[in-house]
Amino acid sequence: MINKKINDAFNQQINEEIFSSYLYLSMATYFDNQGMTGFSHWFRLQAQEEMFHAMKFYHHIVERGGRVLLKAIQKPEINWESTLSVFKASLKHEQHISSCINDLMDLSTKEKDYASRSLLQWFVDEQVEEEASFTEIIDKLNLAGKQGQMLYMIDRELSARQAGINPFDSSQPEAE
Ligand code: OFO
Repeated sequence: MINKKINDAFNQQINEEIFSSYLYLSMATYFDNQGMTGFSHWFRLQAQEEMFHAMKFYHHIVERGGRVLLKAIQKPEINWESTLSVFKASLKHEQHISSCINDLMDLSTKEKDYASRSLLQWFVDEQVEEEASFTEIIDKLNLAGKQGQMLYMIDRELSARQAGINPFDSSQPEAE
């Protein structure tokens, strides 16, 4: 059985993950509006992945006899100065999420909730990947500068990102 402190903290994290999804979907619309379909595709898949993260916490709470309580989702930003500023904002957001996951790990350790620690270890590892992938794209964008040809090439590269699993279908095997 999950204890109330962890249950409440995980409900808050579900809100953080759904907000992440909403934020990345907003970024997708920013790129759609500029005809940058590769960037938009990449952010739509990122939004889907964040919903998958929310559902990992959801299933964990339900499986351990807790109660999922959904909260209001904050309105995301809708405009950015440039492609680079979108990715810088994303990296900053991921650093915030990493800090949330670390706090949850501290709480689970304090509460001796080893099942939650196991779930959170997956997120600790995931956050290393998330921050690395945004940093890698920022490095490429810094190299590209204002060269349209290079931006076009990055857009094409991002259009090749493969879709993950449906986050709402719990019958599917858990994917990374
Ligand atoms: Fe982007 O990792 Fe979840 O929020």
